Amino acid sequence: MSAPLTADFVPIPLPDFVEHSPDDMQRRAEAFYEGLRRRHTVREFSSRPVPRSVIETCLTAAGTAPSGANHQPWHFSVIGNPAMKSRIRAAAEEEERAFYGGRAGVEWLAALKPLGTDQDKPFLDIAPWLICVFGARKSRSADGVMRKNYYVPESVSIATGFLIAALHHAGLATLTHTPAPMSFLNEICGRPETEKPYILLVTGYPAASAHIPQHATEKKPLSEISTFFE
Ligand code: IYR
Repeated sequence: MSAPLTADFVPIPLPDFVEHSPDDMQRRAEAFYEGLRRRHTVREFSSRPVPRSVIETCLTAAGTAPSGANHQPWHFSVIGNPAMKSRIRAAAEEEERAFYGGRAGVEWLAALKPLGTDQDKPFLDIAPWLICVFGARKSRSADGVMRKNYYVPESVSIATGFLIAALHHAGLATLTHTPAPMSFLNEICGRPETEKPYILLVTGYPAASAHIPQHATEKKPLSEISTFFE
């Protein structure tokens, strides 16, 4: 007998919502913002080891993200193996040489100038963990049935946001790295062609001498990024 394609709706009481007073809510919102505003994309990493269990817990937090039909269409390949990191670096730098050598076009290269990035990616060897985030257009349900996934980019991006926030909260620096194209990650990580690599999240301690571009600290004000209708 083949497994059913649909499951029944079984409502359960909301199990763990915690209510806060409006004052507490404001304080908590501000504390969260104060924490998150200290996250900066870092491109200079220390090789200091980071316990695997911290990464595992942050990934478990990312896995609680909402997703289309709750299909959880993500997979995180976590690379600490030095030989695999070197392969990723070599493949990424090959793409980046073409990108910075002209494939990007003048407008894109001009937009990147204030970030100071180039084709050299030593952090791919140095950082203790490279987290490759894959999104699956199809994947198996718990009972093994292959099925289509929905809102994959949105779902994967939300989970990645959770992951970045979790890693930062734990005390780790991250770089959202997107060598393009990065299909070489499927081969290196052994992922099927139904999955697409979205982001390579370089994770570790920042180097003691790490710098960030001043440009990256310029965030749009609330008035520019929001419109309220009351
Ligand atoms: N992938 C390249 C280029 C790059 C593109 C964007 I858009 C950035 O915000 C940063 C870099 C690189 O990693 O250098």
